[in-house]
Amino acid sequence: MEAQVPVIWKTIIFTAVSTIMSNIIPVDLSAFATNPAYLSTLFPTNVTTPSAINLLAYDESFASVIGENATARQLYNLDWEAFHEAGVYNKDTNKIYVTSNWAKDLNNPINVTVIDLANNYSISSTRYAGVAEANGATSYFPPGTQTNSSTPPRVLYCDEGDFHNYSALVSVDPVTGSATPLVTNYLGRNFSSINDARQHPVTGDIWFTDADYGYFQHFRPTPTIPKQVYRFSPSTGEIAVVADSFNQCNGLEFSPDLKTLYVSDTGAVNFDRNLTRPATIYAFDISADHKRLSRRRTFAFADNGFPDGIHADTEGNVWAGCGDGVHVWNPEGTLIGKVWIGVESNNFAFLPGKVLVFSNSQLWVVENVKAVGREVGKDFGV
Ligand SMILES: *[C@@H]1O[C@H](CO)[C@@H](O)[C@H](O)[C@H]1NC(C)=O
Ligand SMILES: *[C@@H]1O[C@H](CO)[C@@H](O)[C@H](O)[C@H]1NC(C)=O
Ligand SMILES: *[C@@H]1O[C@H](CO)[C@@H](O)[C@H](O)[C@H]1NC(C)=O
Ligand SMILES: *[C@@H]1O[C@H](CO)[C@@H](O)[C@H](O)[C@H]1NC(C)=O
Ligand SMILES: *[C@@H]1O[C@H](CO)[C@@H](O)[C@H](O)[C@H]1NC(C)=O
Ligand SMILES: *[C@@H]1O[C@H](CO)[C@@H](O)[C@H](O)[C@H]1NC(C)=O
Ligand SMILES: *[C@@H]1O[C@H](CO)[C@@H](O)[C@H](O)[C@H]1NC(C)=O
Ligand SMILES: CC(=O)N[C@H]1CO[C@H](CO)[C@@H](O)[C@@H]1O
Repeated sequence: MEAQVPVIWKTIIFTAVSTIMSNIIPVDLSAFATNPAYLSTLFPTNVTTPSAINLLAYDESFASVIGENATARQLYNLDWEAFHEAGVYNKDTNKIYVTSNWAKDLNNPINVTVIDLANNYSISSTRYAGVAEANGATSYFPPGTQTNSSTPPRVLYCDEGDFHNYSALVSVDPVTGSATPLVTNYLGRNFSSINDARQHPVTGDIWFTDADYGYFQHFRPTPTIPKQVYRFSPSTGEIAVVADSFNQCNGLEFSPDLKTLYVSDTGAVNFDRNLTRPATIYAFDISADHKRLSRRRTFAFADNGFPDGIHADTEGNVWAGCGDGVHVWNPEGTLIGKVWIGVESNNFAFLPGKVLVFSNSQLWVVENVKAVGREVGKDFGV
């Protein structure tokens, strides 16, 4: 039970239903090289009623990354888009916080879908006074609490804003629902629509991306600032631009050794969808003082859709939600496998031994997973 109800929207409890299982399917890259329709020879790829989920090994190392006995199934297939972005675990509540997709209606703003891990993945919807249109999120330790393992983090939402409200980073206590803005502007300049964020585990700085999706989706004014990656220090208020020259910077993630920052560019979708624009993950070196970026290079290009939310595992593999599921690259940027669902996944969440995959109307779970998410140890205390 929540101490105070942060809900300003009716709460509907749903329960999980289906149980579709599958195991790892090897992909023969030599056969694929000369047959663009190769995947459809392995399993039906024309998904009309999505319930199929397949674990595809593009490299033999994939089984040892995802786990040789990993299985996958669909948990929900709803008639609305409850599972879009974020996917932040909170130890206090034992729940995962996921943002719903923009429903093209300012009078029906984005929900936070709360998945209860203590109650068989049952879900409810909530909204917080102080958060207008949430997209990405990260667990957030306020200054002074980062190294205190008995202090549960807050959930830091990327609020894209709307026509009245600034786009901002907003810290929410998931128990009480109280919301506090951390940063609402770049030294007096408005952000466009803040998309995703991560907290640096050593410095506590928040690294975040600002893109134009609120404008493309007609709930933000014309942008007045470039698409950039920022670093913000919650303890001092210092803010810096650390990377630019993106079409639309979007997901971001640290490598587990904190030497590399990955940033996805989802420029393939603006007002329109145009696959000649980027669907690319760039890698940058992070300076030894954890403040600056250098040596931008192309890390990976998604063969389907675009890489949206990114998370690394503790071995440095890079996982991203793409057009047909979650793609997994090794630290060298080789595609080693996919959690294939045949529909777009914008994000996913690592749990101990599991991965929850979000694809808007659907929620999926991969179980018996060997890979450990970079933040799972800290978030779950395991
Ligand atoms: C949890 O949900 C599954 C369906 O996904 C169902 O088979 C199972 O009985 C449920 N377990 C409990 C304890 O409710
Ligand atoms: C997918 O399947 C549906 C229903 O069977 C069919 O109408 C449609 O043409 C198929 N699409 C493709 C691209 O094959
Ligand atoms: C996978 O399952 C097989 C058969 O049950 C078992 O022998 C093997 O130890 C399992 N592997 C792992 C990593 O659990
Ligand atoms: C918010 O959740 C409710 C169900 O709890 C749903 O009816 C409504 O359409 C959702 N709104 C959005 C934008 O997802
Ligand atoms: C750690 O956090 C707990 C709970 O917030 C608090 O009671 C305790 O004083 C903190 N300890 C330190 C060393 O800051
Ligand atoms: C900045 O955003 C605020 C809140 O949306 C708005 O009132 C203000 O007009 C914006 N300023 C500029 C220069 O766009
Ligand atoms: C797709 O984008 C490219 C690069 O911006 C542009 O040159 C091209 O005209 C676009 N194609 C369509 C069909 O809009
Ligand atoms: C979340 C938030 O700050 N919402 C505000 C957005 O702007 C309207 C109109 O000014 C306010 O009423 C909301 O409280």
